[in-house]
Amino acid sequence: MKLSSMAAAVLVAGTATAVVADERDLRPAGRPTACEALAGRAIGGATISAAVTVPMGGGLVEYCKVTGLIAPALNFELRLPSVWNHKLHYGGGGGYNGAIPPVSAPALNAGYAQVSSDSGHQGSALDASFALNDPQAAQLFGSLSVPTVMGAATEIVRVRYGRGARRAYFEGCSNGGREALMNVQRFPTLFDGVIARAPAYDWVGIMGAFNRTAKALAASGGAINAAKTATLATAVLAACDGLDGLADGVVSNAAACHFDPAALRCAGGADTGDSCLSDAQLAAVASWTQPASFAGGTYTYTGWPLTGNENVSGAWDLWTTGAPSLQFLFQDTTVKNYLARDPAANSLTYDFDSDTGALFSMAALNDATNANLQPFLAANGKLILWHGGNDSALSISATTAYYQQVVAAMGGQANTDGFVRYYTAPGVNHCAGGPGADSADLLTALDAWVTRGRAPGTLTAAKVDPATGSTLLTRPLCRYPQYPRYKGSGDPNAAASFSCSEP
Ligand SMILES: [Ca+2]
Repeated sequence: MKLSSMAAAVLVAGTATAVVADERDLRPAGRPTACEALAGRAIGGATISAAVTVPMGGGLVEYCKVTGLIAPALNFELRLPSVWNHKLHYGGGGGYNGAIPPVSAPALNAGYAQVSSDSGHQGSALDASFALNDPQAAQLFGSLSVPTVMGAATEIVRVRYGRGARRAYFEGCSNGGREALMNVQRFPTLFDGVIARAPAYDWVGIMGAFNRTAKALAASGGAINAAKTATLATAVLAACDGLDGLADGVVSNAAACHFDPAALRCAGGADTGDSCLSDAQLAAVASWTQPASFAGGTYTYTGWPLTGNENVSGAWDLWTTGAPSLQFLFQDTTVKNYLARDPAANSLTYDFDSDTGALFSMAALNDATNANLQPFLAANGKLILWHGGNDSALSISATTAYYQQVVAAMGGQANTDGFVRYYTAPGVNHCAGGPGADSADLLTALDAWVTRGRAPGTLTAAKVDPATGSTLLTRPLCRYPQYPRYKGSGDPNAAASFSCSEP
């Protein structure tokens, strides 16, 4: 039980949100320890190999960079700002991890002690070979690396500053979003607040869907080139872009878009050029959009919506139709190392349903699909879900399905709104990028919710030019199922010209 849950809950005037008194760690304060004096010490199950003060620069405030190892192979980095806000921020990883993610600049600069790990093994994020013969590494990747590192980070924070963190938050995208939901479900007292962006929470369904699409694209005549991808995207935009009140190249009212790709069928079904799709290519598109089911329906996947932005950089070219695509590579290493358990296995001929026991085992390790969040609610946890509408890696529909499962499991919207928010970002690629407004300060919104009981409503998202840092456009970031609808007048690049509307 986290210490804060022993503290009395109080009601904030004007809201129905219970706020726990803000101490996770009720031990009396001690003396701080100088940064460099941490090096070589063993704290909280970790050995600290280095601790150095990094001066302000490169867009970061001054901090103490702590490099640690939890034997045998769980490496982490804890960044301790010289001016601390008395809170801790854990940043999730991506893919099959294998490397320590870089520091979260917004969190560090806001004063958070900021930690992240390699999840217990070293290698490429596209390589699952760590799981083949190392059950401990597989357990750490699946669910245990975060609570293990938190045990050490909590103690190192206390030694460095002389007192424990008042709050702890987790934030992650993709596999980091899966880690986020894993914490909510399996370790509900570990964090006061959690941000799960584009979560890869249904690992078995995801890998099965990747496998199915990879096979459809590899089938004779099934490949879809860039010109055909553009043909499809252009047709979707023509049908659906204006349904949100503005032809801005983004289908924001996705729920109203019912484009049928059969309208693009080549005459006779054979490939007659880039302005149409053959039957084999339409089958690949259907593999993309249709639900998938494995192990007799035990594991499912929603499929992806057609967005009209399939052809933007970082969408289908990267994840789907590229050679090799990231979807191909992820399902390939998964088949080899978790399912067939044979490094020489051919994923394109492997029957994903051939070994139900292997699916069960992988789900037990990696799936974070439990929709009953009562323990997290009981611990006063707050959860923000977020997903980009043009995510070609992980379908926004899957996160919507999970959110709806949570609402049902909690007994309805009224029982869910007090601790879960779900935001959707039209036109945004996997985690970031795409034509939509991909940047939003979810951490500040979460902190206000946890510490002041101020539940987040409509937020603001921006699209920033990475080269210049200037803001290209802003949009309201709407709570599902609402979408940003153009009011009919005003600057089409300004959030004020849009309102969150029901589909
Ligand atoms: Ca539009």
